[in-house]
Amino acid sequence: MASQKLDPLDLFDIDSELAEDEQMVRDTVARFVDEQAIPLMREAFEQHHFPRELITGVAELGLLGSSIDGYDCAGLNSVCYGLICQQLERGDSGLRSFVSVQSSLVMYPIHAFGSEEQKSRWLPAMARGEAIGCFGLTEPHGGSDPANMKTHAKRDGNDWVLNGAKMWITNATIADVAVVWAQTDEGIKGFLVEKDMPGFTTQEIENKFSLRASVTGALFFDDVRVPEASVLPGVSSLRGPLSCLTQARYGITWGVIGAAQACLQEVLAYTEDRVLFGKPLSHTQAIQIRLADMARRITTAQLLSLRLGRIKDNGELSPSQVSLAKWNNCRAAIDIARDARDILGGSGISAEYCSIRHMLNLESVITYEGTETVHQLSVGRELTGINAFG
Ligand code: TGC
Ligand code: FAD
Repeated sequence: MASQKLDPLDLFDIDSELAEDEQMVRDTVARFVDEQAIPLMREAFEQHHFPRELITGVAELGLLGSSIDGYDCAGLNSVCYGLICQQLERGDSGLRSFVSVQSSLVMYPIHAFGSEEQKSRWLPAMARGEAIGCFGLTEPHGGSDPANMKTHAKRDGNDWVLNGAKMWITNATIADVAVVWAQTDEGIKGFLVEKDMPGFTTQEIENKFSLRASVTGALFFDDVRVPEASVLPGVSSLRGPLSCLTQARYGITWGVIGAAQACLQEVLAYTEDRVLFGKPLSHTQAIQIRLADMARRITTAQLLSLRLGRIKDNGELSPSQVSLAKWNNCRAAIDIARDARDILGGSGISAEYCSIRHMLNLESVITYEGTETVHQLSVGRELTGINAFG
């Protein structure tokens, strides 16, 4: 029987299931997050800005488009991508969001559905962090039902003319290129809209209480002329954007574990030091049960994500499996963050502690990339064969 004390953040020793190169990626990103990201994130959150100075470091580590083979990308497996997300989100969901959008929502569709010219132009520049992307799917009238999008494009000679608006778009005002999904007479197509195209404007959404260290905005298209060469040739249906979401949602299942681990680590230390009624909080049954419950949820989430990653690397991933994990892991993380905030008492509302920042961020993470309800209904559809969305 093992007599060594278990790692409180990894009770089932998931670490031993990782290959050496996966552990190396995880450790490298963890160092970056501890040394360069965490010192900036609290202030960035308070000041409501994305710390762009981190982009160079993130790019130098090969974290942008890390799953893509070629085009100056790292060609890492899905488990590595998950571990990257986990470490980044241990720092802040806004930092993981930046990498998710660039990698899964912009570089992925260019790689999967783009022409050779589009790939060569954008992917190496995006991997180096010299070009930033955003992904426009959600519209103001309702993000859960993207099939009902109003943004549309019409052919006009060799160009397309694009009209409409997108809302709640990460990186909107700092992006060099937006992957914009629009209805056409030929189905839903992806357009690479560049920041200086006439008729294309953006506006930042200010005063958010969540993901304050991330840029969120709206995109507006007023007769924007997009050349045929900037339309993704490889897909003409909702399958295009939804398959990007599968990549990003997968990363989120790992990411939120990092946020939850940061909260657990914080309250483990706090309850050891905080003496009430003559003994440290950690000596009470009620607190131990709450800490144990956090560890249970983190462990379950870790096992789900690792299994999901192995399935993905075998090419056998089903979207409803991703839905189940996104639902479970986001729910676990937000419940842990809220409970951690409560255990910290009054200190829990101070920015000195990270739990409230993670808690507020997770309100976005549980909403974007499919709300909890959307994922529950996706799993329900898988089980019953009945589509209950309508
Ligand atoms: P449905 O009939 O289910 O599917 C239409 C076509 O798409 C295919 N498909 C998928 N392909 C890949 N991955 C998936 N997850 C897929 N789900 C469906 C499907 O096979 C079909 O293909 P084809 O070839 O036959 O056309 O479409 P539906 O309209 O019934 O979908 C229902 C629903 C609710 C599941 C879907 O609309 C949905 O997922 N809604 C939620 C929308 C959402 O998540 N938006 C996220 C916007 S991006 C974002 O939030 C970024 S945050 C980034 C950050 O900062 O980190
Ligand atoms: P709605 O779709 O209007 O949903 C409202 C409520 O209705 C929710 O509780 C939902 O669960 C519920 N609901 C929906 N359908 C049903 C049903 N059938 N039965 C019962 N209840 C239902 N989008 C992008 O395209 N790109 C981005 O980069 C991006 N970044 C984002 C960043 C942030 C910080 C945030 C907050 C959002 C971002 N989004 C982005 C948008 C996000 O994907 C949407 O907010 C999300 O999909 C939900 O859409 P909605 O906000 O319009 O809510």
